[in-house]
Amino acid sequence: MIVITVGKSYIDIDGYASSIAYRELLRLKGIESKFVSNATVNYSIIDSLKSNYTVDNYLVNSNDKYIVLDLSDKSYFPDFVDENNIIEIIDHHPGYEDYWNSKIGCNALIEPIGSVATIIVEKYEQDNLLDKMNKDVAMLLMAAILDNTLNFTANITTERDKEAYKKLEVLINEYDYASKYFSECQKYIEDNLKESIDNDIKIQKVSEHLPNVFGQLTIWNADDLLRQKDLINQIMSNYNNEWMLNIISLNNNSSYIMYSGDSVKNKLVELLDCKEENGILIKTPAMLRKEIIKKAL
Ligand SMILES: [Mn+2]
Repeated sequence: MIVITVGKSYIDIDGYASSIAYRELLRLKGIESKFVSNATVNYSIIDSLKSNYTVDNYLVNSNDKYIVLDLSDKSYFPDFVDENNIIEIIDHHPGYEDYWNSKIGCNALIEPIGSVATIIVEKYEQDNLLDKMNKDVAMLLMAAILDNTLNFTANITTERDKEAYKKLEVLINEYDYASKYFSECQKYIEDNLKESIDNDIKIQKVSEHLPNVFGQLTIWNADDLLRQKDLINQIMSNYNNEWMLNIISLNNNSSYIMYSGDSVKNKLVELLDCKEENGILIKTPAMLRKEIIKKAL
C-alpha cells in the first residue's frame, strides 16, 4: 500500500488538505493509497472543513511505501515511516533539498512556494483532472493556501499560489472564501483566547528593543479583540511584567500591538515608526513577529 503522511507532532491545514487531495488524485488515476497520521490537528483545520474526507484508519506494515507531504526534515517524520521506503516527498520548507535529491532524485519536490497545496493543484492540472476534483477537497486546498500565505500577504507567497487559488475559486464558484475561512478561525481564537495566546507565545531575550514576552495572533478582523484589552492584559501579565502582543488583522493588513506599559511602548515606537491610538500601536502593512524580530536585531 502507498501511505501518505505528514509531520508527527501536529497537522496544519496545508499538510491535511494536501494529503487528502493527493490521495484523491491518485484514486482518480486508479492508484490506491491511504492517508495515515496520528498527529493532533491544529486550529487551522476548522470544524466546517471536517467531512468524510479525512485520515484513513489503516495499520501500516513493512511492505508499505511512503509519500511524505509538507515536511522533509527527518526528525519530524512519524515513527512508522521507514526512510528507505519513501517514494516521494513534496515540501516547501528549505534545508533538506540536496539530501532528498541524492536519495530519490526528482521524486523529491522541495521548492520555495507559499503552500504544498498549490503544488497539489498543479499536479491535478498536469494530469488534466482539475475538473474532477471534489468540492470538499477544493475547499480544503483553498483554506490551506490562505492559511500558509496569510491571505497572500506572507513573503513566501508566489504567483503560482495566487493562480492555483483562482482556479479553485472558479471550480467551486466561491469568491468570498478568505473572509469565511479566517472568520471561523477567528471565532475559535476569540472563544479560546488564552489557549490561542499560549500556543503561539515566544519567551526569549532577543534584543534590547523588545520585551522578553512576545505573543502573536493572526485573525481576519481585529475589532472585537481590541475591545478585550483588559482580558489580554491579564493573560499576558501572567507571563511577565513586560510583554507585547502582535495582533495581525488580515482584512486591513495591519498589526495592532498591545504592550505592558510606557517603557515597552517607547522602544517600539522608535523601532517600528508606528503611531499610537487608544493605547494600541498600529503598523500598516502588518508585520509578522519574525519580521519585527529581524528589525530589532
Ligand atoms: Mn505548508
